[in-house]
Amino acid sequence: MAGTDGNFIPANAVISGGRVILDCGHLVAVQIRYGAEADMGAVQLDVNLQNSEGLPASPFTFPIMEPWDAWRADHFAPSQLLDPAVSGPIADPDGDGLSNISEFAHGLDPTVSNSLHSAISCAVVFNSPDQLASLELTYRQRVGGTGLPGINYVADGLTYVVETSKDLMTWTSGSSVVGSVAQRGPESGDTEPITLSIIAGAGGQSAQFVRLRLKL
Ligand SMILES: [Ca+2]
Repeated sequence: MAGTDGNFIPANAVISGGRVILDCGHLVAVQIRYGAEADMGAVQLDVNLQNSEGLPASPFTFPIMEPWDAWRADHFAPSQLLDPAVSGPIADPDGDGLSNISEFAHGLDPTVSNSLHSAISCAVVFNSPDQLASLELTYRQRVGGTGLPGINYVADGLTYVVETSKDLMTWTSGSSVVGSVAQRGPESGDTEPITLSIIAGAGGQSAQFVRLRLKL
């Protein structure tokens, strides 16, 4: 069994009532693996699981906890995990204005107060003092995902969508909103910084608002 650090350690298994019950002490398991001696270092495994027909089980690995739940288990005590006001997606137990889902999205610690700018920031870039070049949005996203950054990027079950509005009421997303990727990386831990060029609104509008929408 492996915890959120990804290191596998041996577990005791007992077959009871048609179920295989695993026990690994205090470890909050995120993945389980069977028959992978190569990853266990010097530990010799007794690989002998078979069905009633005597056919051996093939080696396997599979997650038993989604990334969001594994992250929660890594940051909150068991009693806190049962309280959505502390560990739920919109809770903000450290009172820094960033919900837990935002802390997860940007690779922050939900129990340590962070500044908003450590999660997301926006910059206005000028070609010259009177010529606006672009609006740039910078934030950290979880690595290993698929899709276009800011448009439909999905990592660890979380979708990052950049949206703009001129009146804070009607919001638009997609390739008409997000231009080029101005900068990406380097990776650090579970996240990487990314800077997106935001396409300025048409029609000579005087204001443009930008937000990052997170969907779990
Ligand atoms: Ca917070």
